[in-house]
Amino acid sequence: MTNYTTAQMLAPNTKVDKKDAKLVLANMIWVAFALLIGGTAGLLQTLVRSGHFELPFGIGYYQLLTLHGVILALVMTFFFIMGFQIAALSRTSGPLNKKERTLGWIGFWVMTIGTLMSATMIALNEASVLYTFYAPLQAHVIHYIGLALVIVGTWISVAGQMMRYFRWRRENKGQKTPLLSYMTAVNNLMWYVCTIGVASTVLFQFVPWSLGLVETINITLSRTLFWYFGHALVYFWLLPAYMVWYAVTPKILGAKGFSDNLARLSFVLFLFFSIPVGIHHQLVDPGIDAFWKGLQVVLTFMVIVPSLMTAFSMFAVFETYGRNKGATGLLDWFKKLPWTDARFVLLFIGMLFFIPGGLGGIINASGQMNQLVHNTIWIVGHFHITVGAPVILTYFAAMMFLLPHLTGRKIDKIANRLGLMLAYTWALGMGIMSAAMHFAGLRGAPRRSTFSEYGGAEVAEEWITYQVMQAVGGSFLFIAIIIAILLFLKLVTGPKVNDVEEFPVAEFMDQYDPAVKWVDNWRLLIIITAFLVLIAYTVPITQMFTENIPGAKGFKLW
Ligand code: HAS
Ligand code: CU
Repeated sequence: MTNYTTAQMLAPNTKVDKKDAKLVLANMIWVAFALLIGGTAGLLQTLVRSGHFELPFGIGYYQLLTLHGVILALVMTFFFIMGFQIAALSRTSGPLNKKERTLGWIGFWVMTIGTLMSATMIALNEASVLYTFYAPLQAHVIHYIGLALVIVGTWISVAGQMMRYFRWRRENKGQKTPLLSYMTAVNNLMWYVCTIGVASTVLFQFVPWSLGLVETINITLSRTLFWYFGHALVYFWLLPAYMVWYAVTPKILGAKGFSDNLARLSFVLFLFFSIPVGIHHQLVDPGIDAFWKGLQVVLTFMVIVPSLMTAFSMFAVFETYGRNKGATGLLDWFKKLPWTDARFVLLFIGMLFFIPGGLGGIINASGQMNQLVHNTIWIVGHFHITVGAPVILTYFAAMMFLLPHLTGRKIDKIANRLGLMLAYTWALGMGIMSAAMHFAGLRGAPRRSTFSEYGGAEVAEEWITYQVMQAVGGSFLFIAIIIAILLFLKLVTGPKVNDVEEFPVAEFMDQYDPAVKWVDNWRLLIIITAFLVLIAYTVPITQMFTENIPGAKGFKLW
């Protein structure tokens, strides 16, 4: 019991503060809006690639693809993460103070302005460079500045969140920090360290180059700085979903979490190993020595460990729960899970997707095998069953309790039914679409490319059936998005109630065990993170400056 203050034990914080709720809701409005726009773009892309549809009004395929990637992978996720983390802090550490909340609002508006700037440039067809904005494709400078502002906005919002976290620690010296608040802080520290990469390449390379101040750009360097950020980005998306898996799921079941200490350790491992692995996106790129590629492949295999720990914890929770309900056989517990609770079904289907999703990641990371799949649509299949299913389905599950919790309502029968429909329709659409992408990719179908018959080449004919399947999957996904929007509307309208929907936060089997001190030693965490980054990146990046890499002029190929 020593780790909890009496005040906490007597009056645990159970709700998101009202003023914080407004800030969270503002972020969530962007999530719904971005989902609708980005999802529509996605549907149209799959239709184009089926070969049976042409885009109207002179819209370009790559223009649409850029919109899709930017608005879903960056805008939607960032707004969700900011909103969710603020809610998690307010729920578990207590309300943000005025200064912390103001930072949240400033961050929100800076992100909004940045998004509008980039979206305008994409709409004007001045920025069809896809969400990874690889040089030498060159967009209008306003596009890069807009993207940079989106990142700066997250920094500001995150500053407010970190202040809340450290205020709790000051006010509760020596106590174990609330788990969700701790996880938020770890994710945010990772974010600060990794965004240095993308901020530097945008500021020092893309902006001067697109303004015409310098004529050429060092592509190898720009991609390396991008992926230094880009791989950690995928965990920045994933960790809020893991927060829900660890801390919320057991409570939805009415069970206890497996281990609070193990959950903290897995987050620390993500902090250490998410960043020094970006080169696994450049395994076939020239200009980086095989040794450093190999080292980062090894580090990539390290970052798989905390996901395996998460899988283990979740199995432990589910099995314990099922056995307490009377399950006996090896897998009998599976039947005892709450299959009628949409919050559970959404995130559980997400977990199921992450099994092939994670396996695919391991294939991608395996040096030689990467040569088979790199730049094929297999990769697109991979990220749709990682960020596009486990992550987003868990976000949906979180929206299901957050939206009514924040607006004083409760999930009713209709909302629950809509949630179940969303889960199954999404699973069907994403299942068909991404399976087709994986199979086509293995047969060599390229990614980042519009419909083409490749002059009637035999190999390309094989791809067409899969592309039609992608359009079928894409259509189900679009239906799912309509259901999601209806669900959100249902959750925030309906009558207000007194017993407001809870924001479930579980207790753990080792809740009252003494805290493991070093995982909350921030100086140590920063030193180890920086050390690993320096080992993995110092030599390859230095070589990019010292070796004579020819610069590239900008191209506008659309
Ligand atoms: Fe990845 C490319 C390697 C995870 C996203 N990845 C991408 C891109 C994106 C992305 C967006 O090494 C493309 C970027 C671009 O545009 O070019 N990825 C990995 C590895 C992992 C991994 C090793 N990726 C993710 C996650 C993402 C994501 C997570 C988003 C959220 N990825 C790569 C590589 C590339 C790549 C290469 C570059 C490829 C190339 O050539 O371009 C690992 O983190 C995966 C570990 C995960 C597991 C799964 C654990 C399972 C769990 C669920 C348990 C289920 C339960 C329920 C409990 C080992 C936790 C079960 C119940 C029952 C009853 C069964
Ligand atoms: Cu990666």
